[in-house]
Amino acid sequence: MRKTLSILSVLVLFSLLLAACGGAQPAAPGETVTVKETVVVTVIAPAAPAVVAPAGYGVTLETVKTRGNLICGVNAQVPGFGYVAADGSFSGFDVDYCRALAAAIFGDPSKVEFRPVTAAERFTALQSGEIDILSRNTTWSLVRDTELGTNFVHTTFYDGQGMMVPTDSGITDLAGLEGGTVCVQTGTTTELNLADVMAANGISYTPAVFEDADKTFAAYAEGRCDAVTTDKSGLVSRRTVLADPAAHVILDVTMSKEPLGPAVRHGDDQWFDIAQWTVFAMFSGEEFGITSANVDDIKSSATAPEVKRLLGVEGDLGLKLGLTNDWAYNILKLVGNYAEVYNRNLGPDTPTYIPRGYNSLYVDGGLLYAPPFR
Ligand SMILES: N[C@@H](CCC(=O)N[C@@H](CS)C(=O)NCC(=O)O)C(=O)O
Repeated sequence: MRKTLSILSVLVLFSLLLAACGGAQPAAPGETVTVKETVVVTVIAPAAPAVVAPAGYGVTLETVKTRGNLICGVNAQVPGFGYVAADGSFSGFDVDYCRALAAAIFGDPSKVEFRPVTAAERFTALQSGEIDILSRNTTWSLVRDTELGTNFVHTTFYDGQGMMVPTDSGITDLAGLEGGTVCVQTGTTTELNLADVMAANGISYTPAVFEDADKTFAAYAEGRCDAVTTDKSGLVSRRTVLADPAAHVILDVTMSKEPLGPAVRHGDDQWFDIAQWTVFAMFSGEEFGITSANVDDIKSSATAPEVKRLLGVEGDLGLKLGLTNDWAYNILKLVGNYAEVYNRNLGPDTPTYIPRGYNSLYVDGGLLYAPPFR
């Protein structure tokens, strides 16, 4: 059927071209035209672009709304990104993204259950429906985007893999690890990159592999490894919980690209769009200078059309996502823009301070760039 239609389209185009070249009037919708005396086609009026919702479209939002909360797969062992305190409260940059998504859906950032998942568990948890979204220092890669059934929304934190050693080891580069042992966590890109980079540099080493961050860093702290490797953000984070952080140094090497961001499972484009535009609302809030403190003032006085659309003063962008028009207002009011979330968890006043670097807005020389709100 689709093939027939495309043949028809070609023929229609051909007839229009003939008509145009010959100076004749183009055929009108419904009119029958003869092309080269042999092929007769009926010109079909151009249809309005239809969005055909595939199976699965909308299922996640419906499930989340019916349940009354969002289940977000997070880290529980990486302070600044995803961490659970002794009182059971969760905090971190990735955790706040879950709150932003809950604010977009429910107008209430507390309507989220945080489900800790280890590196090895996370994709199965997403696939099986145990979690609605994964927001856990997860690197976007081709295999995860395809075979593992995952769709990554826009990167929220650009990172790279690093290596940490005891300061008194005197090691300053990867070559200094020749013949040594490196602690690494299983189920991560870290484990794979380590093998690649060491092989590429001809450095022989022994990996000591553990199933979560606590075990990996405990082994390192006990001196069972000469070094520990993970995302640089993870190293900054985990160094803060070592007995003497100043006794450890992160080498000045970047072993990989680690674009970290939220991920959803394949098959529900509406949910992907909601997750994606939640990120963009946070970027745009920062770009337009809208914070949790001034969003009400800006909402009542905004004149810039894009700001009005973002905050739902004009247009119906929220409805197009299946949400209400104040979805982005709720994110910015109740959780904050990207800079607020970043600074709360990773800013200069936190123990896990990481300079913005690539994670700055494009207008500040970074990589964060949201498409237009229109
Ligand atoms: N970004 C890498 C590594 C992420 C990762 O899992 N890092 C470890 C080391 S910091 C971690 O978060 N572990 C915590 C846990 O498994 O509970 C990936 O996506 O594979």
